Amino acid sequence: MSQSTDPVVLLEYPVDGVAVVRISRPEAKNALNSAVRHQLAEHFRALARRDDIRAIVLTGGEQFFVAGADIKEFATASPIEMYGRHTELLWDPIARCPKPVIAAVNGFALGGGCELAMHCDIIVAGESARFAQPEVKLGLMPGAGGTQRLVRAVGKFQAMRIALTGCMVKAPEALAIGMVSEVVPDDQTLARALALASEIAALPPLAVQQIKEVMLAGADLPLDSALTLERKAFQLLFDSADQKEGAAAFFEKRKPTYRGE
Ligand code: CO8
Repeated sequence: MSQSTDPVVLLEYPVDGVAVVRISRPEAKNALNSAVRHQLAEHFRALARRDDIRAIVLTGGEQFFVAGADIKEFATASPIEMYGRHTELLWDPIARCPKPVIAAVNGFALGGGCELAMHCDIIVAGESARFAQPEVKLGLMPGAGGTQRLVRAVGKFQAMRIALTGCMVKAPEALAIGMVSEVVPDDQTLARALALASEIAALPPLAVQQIKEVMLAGADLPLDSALTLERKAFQLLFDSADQKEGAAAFFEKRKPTYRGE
């Protein structure tokens, strides 16, 4: 199943139209060192360009997702060294991936790991999953969206509590406050994420991508502008063959065949 022998980020294609990006650096609890980040960015850049891939699952190990940024790599760094790393260029291919990305999270998703999960569009968490932004305990703060994506996901009062205390948020609580999409038994996390990815991969990709793009871009716009953006994207889809196919299949009472055109 694996297409790569790479030790830290593996690509698998278990179902038609779906790619699984798996972080595998167990000796450091999947901490995001520079090698992992570069490989993640490269895989997401490549998958974004592939017409045959319609949804992506991002996962870690069975016991842990990602224990954060690699503390060894920044413990003694200077501000200019941190600036020069331009890590935003490595997060961008994930944040801007046009295809839906589903995180399958078991165990710890801490610091940069929690932020990585929040880059995704849907988060399926195993019952054992634990989320936290513990940077404050290291004299730091979240640096890859943890203050911004978290507040947008769960609102001010939960986000402040989580980021200011660095507390662990267990899966059921994460579900209750809207930090994850679903909680499932640990041994079903990847299977459930794959089922969702496969369901989405069978849908017309242009519509799927427009929904994602408009939802993310619109969330940071004034409502009027966001609604205009939505309307324009909605109108644009009337130029797609898949829209005509969807309507025809409905009237002909048959299964539609979507080609992404
Ligand atoms: N970085 C580097 N190494 C790590 C990390 C990490 N984040 N987490 C674990 N490891 C290593 C340990 O050092 C240890 O290595 P060794 O065997 O050589 O001593 C190995 O993984 C196993 O770890 P533990 O023995 O600690 O395993 P436990 O099961 O006892 O505990 C924990 C697991 C709870 C995950 C624990 O390791 C832990 O608390 N890790 C640190 C969690 C943390 O603070 N994460 C936040 C990091 S800061 C961050 O993410 C900032 C993000 C900013 C965005 C990025 C911008 C650049």
